[in-house]
Amino acid sequence: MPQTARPTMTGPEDGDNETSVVVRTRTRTQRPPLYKVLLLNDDYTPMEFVVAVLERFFGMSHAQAFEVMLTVHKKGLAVVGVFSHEIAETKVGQVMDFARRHQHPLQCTMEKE
Ligand code: TYC
Repeated sequence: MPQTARPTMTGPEDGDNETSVVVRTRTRTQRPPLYKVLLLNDDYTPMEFVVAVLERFFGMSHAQAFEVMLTVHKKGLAVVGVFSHEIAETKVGQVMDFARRHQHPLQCTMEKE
Protein backbone atom coordinates (compact mmCIF):
# COMPACT_ATOMS: atom_id res chain seq x y z
CA MET A 1 0.00 0.00 0.00
CA PRO A 2 1.36 3.47 -0.89
CA GLN A 3 1.68 5.81 2.09
CA THR A 4 -0.22 9.08 1.80
CA ALA A 5 1.87 12.02 2.91
CA ARG A 6 -0.01 14.63 4.98
CA PRO A 7 1.22 17.99 6.20
CA THR A 8 1.82 17.95 9.95
CA MET A 9 -0.51 20.20 11.94
CA THR A 10 -0.52 20.87 15.61
CA GLY A 11 -2.32 23.30 17.83
CA PRO A 12 -5.86 24.62 17.88
CA GLU A 13 -6.41 23.98 14.18
CA ASP A 14 -5.08 20.49 13.97
CA GLY A 15 -8.49 19.11 13.16
CA ASP A 16 -9.16 17.52 16.55
CA ASN A 17 -12.12 19.84 17.15
CA GLU A 18 -10.59 21.19 20.38
CA THR A 19 -11.28 24.79 21.25
CA SER A 20 -9.05 26.68 23.68
CA VAL A 21 -10.97 28.53 26.38
CA VAL A 22 -9.45 30.98 28.79
CA VAL A 23 -11.12 30.62 32.16
CA ARG A 24 -10.67 33.41 34.64
CA THR A 25 -11.81 32.66 38.16
CA ARG A 26 -12.60 35.73 40.24
CA THR A 27 -10.87 35.56 43.58
CA ARG A 28 -13.11 36.96 46.29
CA THR A 29 -11.05 37.50 49.43
CA GLN A 30 -13.16 36.71 52.47
CA ARG A 31 -12.53 38.81 55.53
CA PRO A 32 -13.10 36.93 58.78
CA PRO A 33 -16.10 38.24 60.74
CA LEU A 34 -15.25 40.51 63.66
CA TYR A 35 -16.82 40.53 67.11
CA LYS A 36 -17.39 43.41 69.51
CA VAL A 37 -16.58 42.70 73.13
CA LEU A 38 -19.02 44.54 75.41
CA LEU A 39 -18.69 45.36 79.06
CA LEU A 40 -21.97 45.79 80.96
CA ASN A 41 -22.73 48.00 83.92
CA ASP A 42 -23.96 46.70 87.27
CA ASP A 43 -24.50 48.28 90.67
CA TYR A 44 -21.91 46.32 92.65
CA THR A 45 -18.60 45.89 90.83
CA PRO A 46 -16.18 48.53 92.15
CA MET A 47 -15.08 51.14 89.62
CA GLU A 48 -11.41 50.47 90.30
CA PHE A 49 -11.91 46.77 89.56
CA VAL A 50 -13.36 47.60 86.13
CA VAL A 51 -10.46 49.94 85.47
CA ALA A 52 -8.04 47.13 86.39
CA VAL A 53 -9.86 44.74 84.01
CA LEU A 54 -9.59 47.18 81.12
CA GLU A 55 -5.87 47.75 81.78
CA ARG A 56 -5.09 44.06 82.24
CA PHE A 57 -7.10 42.42 79.44
CA PHE A 58 -7.55 45.21 76.91
CA GLY A 59 -4.17 46.94 77.13
CA MET A 60 -5.63 50.34 78.01
CA SER A 61 -3.72 53.06 79.84
CA HIS A 62 -5.09 54.01 83.25
CA ALA A 63 -6.64 57.21 81.86
CA GLN A 64 -8.24 55.40 78.91
CA ALA A 65 -9.52 52.61 81.17
CA PHE A 66 -11.04 55.13 83.58
CA GLU A 67 -12.78 56.93 80.72
CA VAL A 68 -14.23 53.70 79.27
CA MET A 69 -15.32 52.52 82.75
CA LEU A 70 -17.19 55.82 83.23
CA THR A 71 -18.88 55.37 79.84
CA VAL A 72 -20.11 51.92 80.89
CA HIS A 73 -21.21 53.30 84.27
CA LYS A 74 -23.22 56.13 82.66
CA LYS A 75 -24.51 54.48 79.47
CA GLY A 76 -24.97 50.91 80.66
CA LEU A 77 -22.45 49.31 78.32
CA ALA A 78 -19.58 50.03 75.96
CA VAL A 79 -17.59 48.26 73.27
CA VAL A 80 -14.15 47.67 74.77
CA GLY A 81 -12.58 46.01 71.73
CA VAL A 82 -13.17 44.36 68.35
CA PHE A 83 -11.52 41.01 67.63
CA SER A 84 -11.65 37.75 65.69
CA HIS A 85 -14.09 35.19 67.13
CA GLU A 86 -11.35 33.25 68.90
CA ILE A 87 -9.71 36.29 70.50
CA ALA A 88 -13.08 37.78 71.53
CA GLU A 89 -14.05 34.47 73.17
CA THR A 90 -10.76 34.38 75.04
CA LYS A 91 -11.17 37.98 76.30
CA VAL A 92 -14.75 37.33 77.47
CA GLY A 93 -13.61 34.17 79.26
CA GLN A 94 -10.70 35.96 80.93
CA VAL A 95 -12.89 38.83 82.18
CA MET A 96 -15.67 36.52 83.41
CA ASP A 97 -13.15 34.28 85.23
CA PHE A 98 -11.37 37.22 86.81
CA ALA A 99 -14.67 38.78 87.97
CA ARG A 100 -15.96 35.46 89.36
CA ARG A 101 -12.69 34.82 91.23
CA HIS A 102 -13.09 38.24 92.88
CA GLN A 103 -16.82 37.65 93.47
CA HIS A 104 -17.95 40.62 91.39
CA PRO A 105 -21.03 40.35 89.15
CA LEU A 106 -19.31 42.09 86.21
CA GLN A 107 -20.63 40.86 82.86
CA CYS A 108 -18.74 40.75 79.58
CA THR A 109 -20.25 39.52 76.31
CA MET A 110 -19.50 39.49 72.59
CA GLU A 111 -21.58 40.09 69.49
CA LYS A 112 -20.93 39.89 65.77
CA GLU A 113 -20.07 43.32 64.37
N1 TYC B 1 -21.67 50.92 88.35
C1 TYC B 1 -20.53 50.47 89.11
C2 TYC B 1 -20.45 51.24 90.41
O1 TYC B 1 -21.09 52.26 90.55
C3 TYC B 1 -19.24 50.64 88.34
C4 TYC B 1 -19.16 49.81 87.11
C5 TYC B 1 -18.66 50.35 85.93
C6 TYC B 1 -19.55 48.48 87.10
C7 TYC B 1 -18.57 49.59 84.77
C8 TYC B 1 -19.46 47.68 85.96
O2 TYC B 1 -18.83 47.49 83.67
C9 TYC B 1 -18.95 48.26 84.80
N2 TYC B 1 -19.65 50.75 91.34
